[in-house]
This record gives sequence, C-alpha cells and structure tokens, in this order.
Amino acid sequence: MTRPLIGLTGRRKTGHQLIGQPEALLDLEGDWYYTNYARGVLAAGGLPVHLPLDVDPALFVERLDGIVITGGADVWPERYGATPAPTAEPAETERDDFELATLDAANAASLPVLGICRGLQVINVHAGGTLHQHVPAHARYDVAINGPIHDVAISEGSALGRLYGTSHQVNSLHHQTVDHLGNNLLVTASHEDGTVEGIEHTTLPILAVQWHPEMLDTCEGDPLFGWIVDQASAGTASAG
Ligand SMILES: [Mn+2]
Repeated sequence: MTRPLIGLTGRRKTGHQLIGQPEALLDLEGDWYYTNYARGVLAAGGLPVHLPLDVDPALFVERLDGIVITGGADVWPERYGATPAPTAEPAETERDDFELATLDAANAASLPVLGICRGLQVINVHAGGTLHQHVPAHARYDVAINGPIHDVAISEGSALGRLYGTSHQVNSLHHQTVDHLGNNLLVTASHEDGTVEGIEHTTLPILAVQWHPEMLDTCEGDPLFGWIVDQASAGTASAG
C-alpha cells in the first residue's frame, strides 16, 4: 500500500547559528528539521518529506496528502495586530509567510493539517485569532522534555477525545498560547490554569496541540501521528 505523503515544515538558519562550521560557510543558509517529527510520521505509516521555504506552498499542496506545521519561534506579533512584547523572539518572516500561505492552500483543498506548538499558534493566527505572547509557566525547559509534566483536560466527543480520552499527560515547551480563538476553531484541550492546549477546526481536518508528542518517549505510536496519517490516507482514497 502506498504511504500517504506528509509534508513537514521547518526553520531556516545560517552557518553562524551552527557550532563548528568552517568560516567560509558561515553565510550559507541551511534548513533545520527536528528529526523526531519525521520518525513519528514514519512509524504511523506515512512518508515524511521536508518542505523548503523557497517553494510556493500551493505547489506542495497539490502533491501532498497531509501537512505537519511544526514547532519553532514566535509568530511575529504584528501578524495578529499586536505590538511585540519585550519577550518576542526575532521575526522569522520567511517562515511566517510560508506557513500562512500553506494554510491558505491547504484549507482550499481540505488537506489535513496537524499543528504542533508553533503550528497551533500559526493555525490560530491564520484563522484570525490572537496569542498570549508570554506564558512562562508552560516553558518548562528546566525538566526532561521526553516525559509528561502536566495534565490536559480534553473535550468528550472531540477528535482529541477520540485519540486520548478525556485527559492526557503532556510535556510543555511553549511560552505562548491562544488568546482570542480564531474563526471556526474549537478549544478541545486545556490546562486547569486556563491555558489552551489543543484546538480543532469545526469543518476542516485541522487538529493542533500545544505540547510536543514528537519529543516524548511515546513519539513512535503517538495517536496524533496516527491521526494525520489516517486523515491523509482517507483523502488519498476518496481522490483515487
Ligand atoms: Mn503546556
């Protein structure tokens, strides 16, 4: 059986940001993809591919069966009409442009999209929502990233509820989250302090979480990667 083709977004660096590069190569650009996203997709039965930012995302959407918008730096606050807070990370304009355009094309084609961490934030901003720019209690870089650190409560009957039941234990490596929710989105997972931890679209195959399933020891076998591969497979079957 053909594996559904799942695109993974990443981030762009230069040689200056890598330790040990020869000086002659410091100005070269390189694309950076944390490997575990691909491992999660692969273990779930998908065929993962990385998506360079230079391509018009509409061309990828024509060929892909599903997309994972991965973690990374802050969405530049002006994208949602906010003044950047002092905690704002440097703008990654090229990536913001690419991922917002990816969602334009993906939504027009009803392509399945899984958002992880920054991916959730991009999906919310694309839908007209805004972000809390700094929630330091959830930026737990001081503990092991491969095990759970807090609970989330999940809505019964939601897509996340079908994957995990009504509660789940997660890691927490995000310093932002949803403030105002975007159009046609639902909050289906949250922390007891009110922090939004998972969202879904009311009609499109879009699911996003604030935690990092790919970093957990349970990455290979996590239901979220099963969800994107199943949704992508369903699209392939109906198209064929
Ligand atoms: Mn959290």
